[in-house]
Amino acid sequence: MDWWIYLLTGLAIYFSIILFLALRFPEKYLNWDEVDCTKLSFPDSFSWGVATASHQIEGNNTNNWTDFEQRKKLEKSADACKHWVRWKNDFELIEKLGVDSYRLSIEWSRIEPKKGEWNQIAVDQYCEMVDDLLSRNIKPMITLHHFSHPIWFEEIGGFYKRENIQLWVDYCQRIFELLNKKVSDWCTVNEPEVFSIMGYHMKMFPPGESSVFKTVRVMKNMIFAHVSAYQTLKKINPDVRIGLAKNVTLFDPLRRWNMLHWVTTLILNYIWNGAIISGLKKGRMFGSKIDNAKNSFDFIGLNYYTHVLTSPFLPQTTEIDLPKRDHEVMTDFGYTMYAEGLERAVKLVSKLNVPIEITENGVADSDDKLRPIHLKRHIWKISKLIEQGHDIRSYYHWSLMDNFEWAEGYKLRFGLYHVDYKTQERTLKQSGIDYQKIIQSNR
Ligand code: GCO
Repeated sequence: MDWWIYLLTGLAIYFSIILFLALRFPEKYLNWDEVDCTKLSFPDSFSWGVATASHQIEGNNTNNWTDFEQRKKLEKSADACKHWVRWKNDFELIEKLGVDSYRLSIEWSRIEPKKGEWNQIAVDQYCEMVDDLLSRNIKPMITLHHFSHPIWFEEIGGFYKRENIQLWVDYCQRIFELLNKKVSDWCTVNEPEVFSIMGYHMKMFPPGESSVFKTVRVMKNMIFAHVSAYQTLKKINPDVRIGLAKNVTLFDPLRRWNMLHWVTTLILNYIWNGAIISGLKKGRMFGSKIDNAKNSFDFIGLNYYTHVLTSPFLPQTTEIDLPKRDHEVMTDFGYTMYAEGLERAVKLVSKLNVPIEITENGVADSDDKLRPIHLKRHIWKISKLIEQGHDIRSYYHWSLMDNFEWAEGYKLRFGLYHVDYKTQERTLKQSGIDYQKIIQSNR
């Protein structure tokens, strides 16, 4: 055969594969000028909420994060929003928004500052906080691990060592025994993939390591931890709902005709999303078995923010802007606003066949110009997805107020309330007013 026949055959195969991938994994965009985002329909039972996490708002913690902030000379979380002392005032702000529910996390390092030593004052305060929320008719959803844990736990290897996991389950059990009659929705771990990839591969979260082997191991251990907590807590009270929050970041090839970009996309998509979904659905992750992972969740929490245009040269840090399509709008975080992607994210977690709670969605936007649009588009998208038959039960906006955004510190503002960190004054933003109105007219 002539060389050109080989060449043509090769090209035909290459582009057939590309065409197959492009059709199988479309990257859709809507013409938002033609969409009426005010046309919404939500069932009466739909729950509107806001979300926070302990380390990001409480202030003056002593945990793996404060240690990391010091070691890596990052901006310090320090006082954060001083929520630990201003919580009553903050709960009033939540009530003013008119939400039905509030997702908060419990700071293990406050509850068990030294191994085996339980701090009753902190336990009592969390109990008081739950009672206060209930008295305001706000349903709490408690997250038991949202990236932070005691230093002593980190020092013995944290979630990297499987034998440590029982220590975390013991803490979960203690909290659960106190609150299971009052709190019906529980989230074991927040974003196992972010926790392991950022902490054990990208060096941006504690412990700040860079090892693919450790990343995979920690990710598996987080799912193992979730399953252990689920089984222990369900034995105490089978009537509560327990799930975990999965961050779904979508990956799309930067150049849709480039095979290398597709290969990177498919690999990243498996590591970030597919591995955990398959771990939960089939009980297998990265080739190994996770006992009892199937049926270990009553709902799946979805944290959705964006998609990433992927190539082998993807930045290994969140400090620089990611590539974007010309028509896309950049957020302060350096990734784009992509409400269309919520559909793919929901379809992905729908594979688990349990109700979906949108446990996080929001935008870093310091002047609150983008947030009102961001909010409307995402809420409209959720309404459409419910119309199409997806069992989405709630929406928790991230976040109630501006707070400490981990490695990025205070420069990124995600709140519906603006926080002046000098005076600790909170001011409702336009997006907060919009959210209030959306809730009022869709209840
Ligand atoms: C995460 C967390 C939140 C973040 C939020 C904004 O996704 O990292 O769950 O703690 O603050 O997602 O980035």
